[in-house]
Amino acid sequence: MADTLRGRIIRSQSGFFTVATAEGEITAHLRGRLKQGAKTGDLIAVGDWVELALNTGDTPMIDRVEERQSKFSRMAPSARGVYEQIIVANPDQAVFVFACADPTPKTRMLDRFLIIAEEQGLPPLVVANKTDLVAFGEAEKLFGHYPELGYKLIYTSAKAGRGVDELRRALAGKLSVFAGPSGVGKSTLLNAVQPGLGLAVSAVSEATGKGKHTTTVRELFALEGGGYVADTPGLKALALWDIEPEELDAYFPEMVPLVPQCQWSNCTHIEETGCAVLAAVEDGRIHPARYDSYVKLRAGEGD
Ligand SMILES: Nc1nc2c(ncn2[C@@H]2O[C@H](COP(=O)(O)OP(=O)(O)O)[C@@H](O)[C@H]2O)c(=O)[nH]1
Ligand SMILES: [Mg+2]
Ligand SMILES: [Zn+2]
Repeated sequence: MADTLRGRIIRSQSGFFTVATAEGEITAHLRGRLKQGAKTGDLIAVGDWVELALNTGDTPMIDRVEERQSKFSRMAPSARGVYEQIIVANPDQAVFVFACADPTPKTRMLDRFLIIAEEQGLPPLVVANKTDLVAFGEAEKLFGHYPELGYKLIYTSAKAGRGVDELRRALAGKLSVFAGPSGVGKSTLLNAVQPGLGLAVSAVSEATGKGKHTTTVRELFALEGGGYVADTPGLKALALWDIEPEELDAYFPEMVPLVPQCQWSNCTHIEETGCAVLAAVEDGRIHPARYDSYVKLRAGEGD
């Protein structure tokens, strides 16, 4: 074995990190001198690529953390001021799972998730599950407008096996973070993608959900064809960070081209005359549910 080995953090637990390497999984510590630089944000997180020094005694040491290509993070208050908490490092996409029925879909929560993904620069994938419970026209009424807005959408039924192959292909080779209300079928869907996967993911979510730090990802689960999935149980509770009410329209792709056409440059698109957004809502170019999300989110109502 060489003296150093590159790998990816797939688990974090009480100061120990599990690193997936070409030689298998290795448990390691973070070298002390690295910790000293970490004043403004998490130095290391699940998903990070690292260099391990072997032959250092009992426990291999993480010597270097590679620069992140992407991150899912939030600014958290700390004793030293604000601190960037890394929820997961180097994610490739966010997968938002909702049900067509049972539970009734909260598309406002989906719209909030899409704004978070946009703000984080993370490509979203919308999964509309339980299509077996509704007529297809009903599913389309709920979710059919998302692809027009530029969001990828997969209709699935974990129960009937519908869309599972397409979902598996969409996950292959990527680190996907999952979020969605409970009961929509996330675990069942992941089990359909790969036997046992949903069970493993939900076991960890339930354990971390009870703890205080519910937001950061603790573990990545490997897909047989390459790639990983992670659950983000805390995402439901997170507010829209760093987005002022006046900037919210920039996160609604259907509003972006209209905003410059509003009569007033500080238009809130709620009640102004000469508002191009309101005109588009009236003649059906903007979906009423999306506009309703805009109004409620602007007023600070989460979901
Ligand atoms: N009819 C139907 N039921 C489903 C489907 N997927 C999951 N379920 C059921 O929905 C319930 C919640 O599923 P679960 O996977 O635990 O949801 P999670 O909380 O999102 O992980 C369970 O009773 C599942 O059997 C589906 O596609 N169709
Ligand atoms: Mg579950
Ligand atoms: Zn306007």
